[in-house]
Amino acid sequence: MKETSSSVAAIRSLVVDSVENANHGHMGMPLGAAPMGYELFRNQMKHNPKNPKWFNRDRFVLTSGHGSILLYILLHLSGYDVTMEDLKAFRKHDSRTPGHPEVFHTPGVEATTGPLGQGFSMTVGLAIAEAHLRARFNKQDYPVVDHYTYTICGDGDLEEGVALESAAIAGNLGLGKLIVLYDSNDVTSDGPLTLSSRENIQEKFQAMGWQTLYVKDGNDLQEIAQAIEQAKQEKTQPTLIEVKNIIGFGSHLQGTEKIHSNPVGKTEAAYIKETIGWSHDEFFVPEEVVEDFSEVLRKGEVDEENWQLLIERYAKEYPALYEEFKKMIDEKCILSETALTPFTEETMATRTASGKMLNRIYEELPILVGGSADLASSNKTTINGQPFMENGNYKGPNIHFGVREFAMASIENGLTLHGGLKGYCGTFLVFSDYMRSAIRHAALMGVPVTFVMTHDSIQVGQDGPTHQPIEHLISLRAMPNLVVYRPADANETIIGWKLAMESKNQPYLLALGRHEVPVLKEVDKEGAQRGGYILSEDSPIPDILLIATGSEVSMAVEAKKELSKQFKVNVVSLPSWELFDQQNEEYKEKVLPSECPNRLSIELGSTIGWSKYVGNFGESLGIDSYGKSSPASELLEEFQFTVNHIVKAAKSMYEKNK
Ligand SMILES: Cc1ncc(C[n+]2csc(CCOP(=O)(O)OP(=O)(O)O)c2C)c(N)n1
Repeated sequence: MKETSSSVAAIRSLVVDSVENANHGHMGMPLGAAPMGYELFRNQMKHNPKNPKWFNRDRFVLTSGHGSILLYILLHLSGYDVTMEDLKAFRKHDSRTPGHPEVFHTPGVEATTGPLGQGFSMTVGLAIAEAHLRARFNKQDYPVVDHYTYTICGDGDLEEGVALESAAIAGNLGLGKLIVLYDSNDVTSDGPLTLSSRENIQEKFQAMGWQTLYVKDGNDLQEIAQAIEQAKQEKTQPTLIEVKNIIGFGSHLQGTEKIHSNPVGKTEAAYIKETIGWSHDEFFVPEEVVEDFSEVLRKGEVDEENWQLLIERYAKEYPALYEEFKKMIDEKCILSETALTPFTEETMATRTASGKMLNRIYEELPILVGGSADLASSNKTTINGQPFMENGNYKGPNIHFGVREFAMASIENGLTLHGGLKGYCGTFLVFSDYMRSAIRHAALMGVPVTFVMTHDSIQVGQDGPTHQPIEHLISLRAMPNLVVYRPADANETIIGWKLAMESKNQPYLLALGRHEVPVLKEVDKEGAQRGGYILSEDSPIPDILLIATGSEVSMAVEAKKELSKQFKVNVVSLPSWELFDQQNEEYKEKVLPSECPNRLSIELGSTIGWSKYVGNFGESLGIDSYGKSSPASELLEEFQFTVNHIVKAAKSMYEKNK
């Protein structure tokens, strides 16, 4: 069996060399999918390897992240700053070619992938971003935003719910510039695909509003090229191209799960090279392949130059639009004092304050695009006076995600990765579990999406324990690089949004209440930005410290009124553990003086973790069981979460420690 293209053979040979050299990794998928990867990078994509950040480049995400070596090789051969040494360091300590692709780590990698399915969803997010920016900025003869979004995904990805949720959204929106190459090799990790799936993927996608195409021989570059060209012609539907590939092409083990991962050893490696007609040394790229790929660089530079010229003309023709476009690309999200004006109402639910902030922000920085998983009016996630995005009209910044929390979050990750936009999305805090992996992915990548999680405690009331978050706050606080912000009132909510908007590399999760809480006169803007501060102070070293978050802060303030008759009491508002923990020791000591052992934490959620603030002698009021369906006031009574009980608990703690 001879290779039809020496460039494809070079890719396959490098796959074998890299995985053997790493003594680890997946060569099955890359060996099978090499031709379509080649066709995309060499002939189809508009990209400039010398500037991987060029705004109008086509986006490519390798959803099958385990096939990372294929992406690294394509980047290397195309001329990105991924060297042969990097390929030799595949999967090694601190290399630029880690086990799975990592965004902001390897030039040309658009998204971190590995958790199957999420790459697909982020690709949908990237395509939505393109469609939205295109609708807002393009003018006749000025296609300033105009690119395709591609992904390669596998059988496993299309078994994942998140990919299918996202596919439904993409189909409903008719994202014509989204092209998915489906590496249909009928094998997953455990064996033949038929062990777990027998459905007709094409019909499934057609039912969701996609165009589907079929490439019967994944080694036929012409057939692949024709399918991609045809996909590009379709403007009103996303396209899924099912490409029939053979996993581990060229190996004795081809077509089986045995070649899905792991090196194959010297003898088998030699056999694969023989099958693909490759007789060069390891890690060798012959001149004809270098020559072949040099066209990518040449074309990429010309494409970008032409775009720059287009932008210059656009700036002259549409100066106001150009200024707005530039501002969005720069992503400078500094809010004016007007947007940060404190609320003066007596009471306001923090979810309401959040909705108002979202709208204030959009007026100044129309960079936000997002929505809710079918709870927009509860989550207050709609940008008023602006349309919802719809099939064929992508101008609206509001998105109906349907009841698809995981896809929603993952799509917002992709949308934010695109650049020029900042994603946000909302649902009830209890359903953050549905989107947890995408929140983690945002935190892992360092993508500043804002997660608007309302109905943040058992105060949800009659909807019952299915809707009442308990362990959610602490489990989210356990996630590195995520900032959980649970504001006490409307004015701390302003700060939460401000910080979320300014964030460059951390997602924010705002935990917000459904019910009215007092707008506290004592809120200290600077303290709220530090994640914790003394909201009400009797003494630098009080007898009792009440430490609370969210709606419980105003309960603590009420309790203090009673306790202050007898004790010196400080109330600390601690909206964000993560931000507070970053403060210097002096500040932390001032807020939580170690000389005061009588510390009571008050939070309507799991008490786990609070010991780090209350110390050995302090106590925690919380809920470590599930709630129940009941009016909120009766629930609070049952769980002893009333001002009276806080007073009692504080006094008994004080007595115990005397
Ligand atoms: C969410 C998730 N579950 C499990 C895995 C582990 N895993 C990596 S690849 C793979 C099989 C994927 O099958 P397929 O998409 O057909 O890839 P191929 O076998 O063609 O390489 C599995 C289960 C993962 N990476 N992500």
